[in-house]
Amino acid sequence: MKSYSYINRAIIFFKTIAAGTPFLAFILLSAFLKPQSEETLQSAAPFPIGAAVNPFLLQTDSAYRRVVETEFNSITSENVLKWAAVHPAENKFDFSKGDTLAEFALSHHIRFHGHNLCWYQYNPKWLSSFKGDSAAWERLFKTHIQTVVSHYKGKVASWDVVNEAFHNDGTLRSEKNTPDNKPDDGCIWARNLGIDYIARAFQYAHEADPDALLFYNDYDQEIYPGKLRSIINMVNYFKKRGVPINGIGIQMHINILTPKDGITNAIKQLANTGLKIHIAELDISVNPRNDPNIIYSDSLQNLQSSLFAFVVQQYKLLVPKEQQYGITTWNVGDADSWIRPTYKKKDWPLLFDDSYAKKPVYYAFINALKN
Ligand code: 9MR
Repeated sequence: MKSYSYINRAIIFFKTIAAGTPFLAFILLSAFLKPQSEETLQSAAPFPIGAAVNPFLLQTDSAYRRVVETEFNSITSENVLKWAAVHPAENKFDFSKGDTLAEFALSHHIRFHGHNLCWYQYNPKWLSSFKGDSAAWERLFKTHIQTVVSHYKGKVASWDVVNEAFHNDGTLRSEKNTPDNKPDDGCIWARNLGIDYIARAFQYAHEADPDALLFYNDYDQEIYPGKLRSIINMVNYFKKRGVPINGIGIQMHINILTPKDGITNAIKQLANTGLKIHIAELDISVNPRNDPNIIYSDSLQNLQSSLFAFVVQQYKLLVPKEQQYGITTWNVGDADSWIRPTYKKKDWPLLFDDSYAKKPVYYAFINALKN
């Protein structure tokens, strides 16, 4: 019925009455009056479409919730499963907010992607004052990963096991003094566990839930060839050693000036590893130069639309079907994007506006998913 226009259906309805089959006519009349089911991102896409979700907004903002319910068939925990949120004291785990997301995903029959088990950021204060020898650090690390993964066994389909382990120049984050010269840029895990902590994180997660798919996730792989190379080398080395890694997250926090050939190159090379590819945190900033007087003009929206469509086209073209884990946007609407508070700037990086209405870029994105 979906493809019939109202006029076609009306003609069939009247012809049926004329043919004297009132019951059939009644059925057709119901279909005639029923509003046609609207297309959504999840119904249009040949792979899962996700969003990073905040359980507080899910519970308190009905417009936000409606969009998540109708448009997406995968959710990622934005912050609530990071160390500082889920492991607030050495002997205390808090799963309450993660459980809200798990229940939402289960009751809506959608996928729940867990983010993340290990990162250099968003760690609790108590962790920086933790004292212990290398065995104590290892125990802490393993206990965290296995407690969290076991709690969500059968509820979380996949995990970002390690997040952002490399600097942009391709060296591993470890020491406090870093090539980016940011004092907080080193990685507590590499310092205390040695550089092979990444492989062990995957092993620990796999032991706790052998069915969960395990991802390495990082940003700016489309911008920095050295970083991309290091990630690919690590993944290939892990595959050779039998480390249980299933996928790579390309975060894809890009902007309207991001060169397209970098996007193509990253997707192509990462897909060549044979692992599942998740565009895991997509958003497109329209204000990369931080202009305080910027207006979200039609021409900016057109640039943004064509880049959203380009990302989808490249993903469909370059990632073999069985490796397409899906595309996830980082947040739902412009109002809840991390970009505004982080950079204190005006921006409109997502598919839905501040009131969670569809923007013109939404239509560019959905058309690219379909075609
Ligand atoms: O969106 C997240 C924001 O609310 C947090 O304050 C921030 C903490 O550093 O993390 C943001 O999410 C990041 C994600 O976990 C990893 N990739 C980059 C994302 C944007 O910073």
